[in-house]
Amino acid sequence: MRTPKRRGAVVTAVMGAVMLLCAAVRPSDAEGVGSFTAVADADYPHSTSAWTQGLESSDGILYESGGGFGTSFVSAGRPGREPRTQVGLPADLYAEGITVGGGRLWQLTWRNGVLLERDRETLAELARHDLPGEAWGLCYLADEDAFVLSNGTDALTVRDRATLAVVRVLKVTVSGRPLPSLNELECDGGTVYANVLGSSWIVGVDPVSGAVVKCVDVTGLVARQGAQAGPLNGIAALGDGGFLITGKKWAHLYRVHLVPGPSGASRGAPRGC
Ligand SMILES: [Ca+2]
Repeated sequence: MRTPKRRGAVVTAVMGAVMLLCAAVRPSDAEGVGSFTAVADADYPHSTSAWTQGLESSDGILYESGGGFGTSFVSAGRPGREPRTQVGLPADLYAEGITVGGGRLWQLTWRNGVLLERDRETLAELARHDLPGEAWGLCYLADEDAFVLSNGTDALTVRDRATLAVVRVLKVTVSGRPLPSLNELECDGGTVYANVLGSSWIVGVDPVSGAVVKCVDVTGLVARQGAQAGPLNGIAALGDGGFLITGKKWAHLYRVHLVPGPSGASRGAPRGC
C-alpha cells in the first residue's frame, strides 16, 4: 500500500511549504519596507535658535532655512562653521523647506502662498512665484526636473520646476496604511526621504507609487538632545550615501550613514515600519 505513504509525504511537504511562507512573509516584508538605523560619523555644532525647516547640501555647501515670523532666514556655508552668507526674510514671511534645482536656490513659505527663487551664491531674492496652499518640505527630483512638496499630511505633491504645475499627488502609505505628518524632505537616489513630525523616524518614499520603501530609525540621536531641542527636522543628502541630520533647535548637526536594521532602542515607529 504505497498510496497513503505518498499522500502523507505530499501533505507534509505542503505543510512545510506553508510554514516557510508564513515565516518569510511578515507585513513589512510583503510591502518591501527596509529597516535602517542612522549612525553618526561626525558631530558639528548647530544653532539652537535656528528653528530649522529646510536643509540642503550641494557642492559641499550646506543651505539652511529657518522659520518664524521676524526670525526666518536662509544661510549657506560649510557644515559646522559659521555661515558664509545669511539673509533674513521680511517679517511677514515664514520660511519653510529649501532645495537647489536648475541652478537656483528655492525656498518655501508656510502660509504666504509664495515660493522664493534665490541666487545660490549670494542668496539674493530673484523672484517670487505664486504657490497656493500650505507648504512645509521641499526637494528636487533631478530626473524629472520637478519639485516634491509636503504640507504636513500624507500627501506629497510633485510640481514641474518651470511651471509649478502639479504633475501628480502621492498618497504616502507604509505597509498599506496612510502616513501623515510628513515634514522636511530630501530627494536622493530615486527616493524621497521625509521626517515624520513628532517621531524619531525618517521614511524613504517611492516617488511614483508613494509607498514607503525605507524606515530609518533616528531614536539614538534624538535621545541625545535636550528638552528644549524641538523635533527632528532636517535632512540633507551628501551624494555618497551619507546625510546631514539635525532638528529645529538642536545644538548638533550630525553626519550619518544608514546601517541595515532597527537600533534596538527604537520607539514610536510609524505603524508598519
Ligand atoms: Ca532637505
